[in-house]
Amino acid sequence: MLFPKDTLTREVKDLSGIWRFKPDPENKGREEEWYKAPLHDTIPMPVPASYNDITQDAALRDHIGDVWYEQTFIAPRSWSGDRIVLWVGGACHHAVVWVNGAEAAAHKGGFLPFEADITELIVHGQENRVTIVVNNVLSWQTLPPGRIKTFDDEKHPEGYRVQEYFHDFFNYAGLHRPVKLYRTSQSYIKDITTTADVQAGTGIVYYTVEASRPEGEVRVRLLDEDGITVATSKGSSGTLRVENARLWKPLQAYLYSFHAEVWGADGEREDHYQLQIGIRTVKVEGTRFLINGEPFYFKGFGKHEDSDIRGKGVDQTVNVKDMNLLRWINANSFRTSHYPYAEELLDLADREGIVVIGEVPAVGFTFFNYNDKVYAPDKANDETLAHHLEVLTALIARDKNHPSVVMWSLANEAANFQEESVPYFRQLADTARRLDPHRPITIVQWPLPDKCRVSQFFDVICVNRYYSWYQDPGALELVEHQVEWELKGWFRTFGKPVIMSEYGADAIAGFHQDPPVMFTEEYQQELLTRYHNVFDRLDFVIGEHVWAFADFATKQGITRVGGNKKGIFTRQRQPKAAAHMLRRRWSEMGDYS
Ligand code: BDP
Repeated sequence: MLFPKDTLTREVKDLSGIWRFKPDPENKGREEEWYKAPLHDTIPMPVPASYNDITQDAALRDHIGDVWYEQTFIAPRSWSGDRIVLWVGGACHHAVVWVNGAEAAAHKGGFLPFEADITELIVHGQENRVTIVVNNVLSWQTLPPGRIKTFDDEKHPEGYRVQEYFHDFFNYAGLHRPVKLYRTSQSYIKDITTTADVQAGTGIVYYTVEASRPEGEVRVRLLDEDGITVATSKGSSGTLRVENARLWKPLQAYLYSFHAEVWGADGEREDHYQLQIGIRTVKVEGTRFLINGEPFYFKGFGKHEDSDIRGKGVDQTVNVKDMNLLRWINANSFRTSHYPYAEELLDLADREGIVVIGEVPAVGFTFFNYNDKVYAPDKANDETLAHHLEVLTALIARDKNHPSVVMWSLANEAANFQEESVPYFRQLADTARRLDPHRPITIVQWPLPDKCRVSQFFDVICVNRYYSWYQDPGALELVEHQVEWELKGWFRTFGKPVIMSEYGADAIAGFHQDPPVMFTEEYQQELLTRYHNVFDRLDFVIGEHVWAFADFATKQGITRVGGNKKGIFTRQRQPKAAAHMLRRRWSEMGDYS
């Protein structure tokens, strides 16, 4: 599925803005067919945004179940005869879409787009109504997983229930990404796949253009940043050669524009689409992660899509600020923990040369208890695996052309110490390799190396660990000993390069104490420094991603004071003391290592 864009043949109408919104606390809207007529008693709701923090109503913030969104639009008369598509960038977590009362699409999974051909459902030159019901319930068959807990005791009112989930970030919900309408001609480009190679300075771009009408003639052009055509080709798949190619490099991005067109026998251009692509290679060799044949050291963060008021709603203001902060702090990469981020951010990463590890929303598949089976018929079962495979496939399909994305992460902290997880992850790893043979794959670890049963399927070991925080809290003097012991264990067991993909400590901005104590800025800085001392003496460590980029909202609980405060920046994107330390360290380390 291609991101909706204005091109020489396509036109986009963005339906973002204020929608009419109605919570459905009794979950009766579907049965009462609320989509059949305009919604009544609505409140205004911005799209894109999470709905949770927009009103003063705690019941809406903590709502479980359906909410309804409605918008009207005019399909221009000039679009009649064209193919009209409604694109939803992300609806957390399940959605059904109706246009003028008729079902157009249903989708499960909150972090990836979906679309529907609505040509037959709309009336041109007059108002059309789009209704979307969005449901936020998490179960063992969703990513991330969760379960509804109902109480059957006298202490709770009858029917009282809560949504439990096993990750800490708040279960924001709603239309988190834009909703767009676009038109193409009836003969259109369905998909484009590009991969690149470099041979003795010559850039080679292999492409495939999938057209809806196979007999249409496909023409392809590659333009450099000055708009000069550097290569052309014909046919639905082929090769473009670029002499003296400018490579896409970390923090020094160079983007070529890839133009694909489909032409009819009558000499008419039927469709045109353009992509920004980079010529670069990625490979794991021994203990090195090579980008364009050069060792790359990951400096950066695990992030979240999270900010004040809008929750997980895409905000390009926040996205650009985050990119600027990454450059300011001399980071070169981030992981899209713990779900695919909006493609708008990946476009910025492509442009800025920020390297990305793209993650599937498989977070929370563990109980931190070695005996409680997670990969079991009543929990993560065949249906869960099927959905996991479906989301992985959709993620690769969406992001495969982004040069910034260099590796796929198939899960965060799964119970892969359990025997039953082995076939599960073998199948996922095989699928990722089949769909994308060009990018390495990883899984982010929680168990210790001697307990992990799946790292043999992956190229890079990513480890999350919280020494002197969740373990031995306050004991900074243990950090170096424990980190070194564990990381050496990973290398000894699997012989693969290691990224410390999470490490950190909560620090409440403005809290100070020396000698350091937990929750102060001094403690956060000191803890990170001790980890760094170890990384600097272990050759097989190829990266450090601090947890987290910025403070973020969590579910309420006794370990969280106003959210997770492990951010190096506050939620409002102001630096804590550790930010200045990281900025110095990462500057001294240089661009690559
Ligand atoms: C890790 C999780 C991350 C949490 C972090 C924490 O991967 O999502 O936010 O712990 O507790 O286990 O701060």
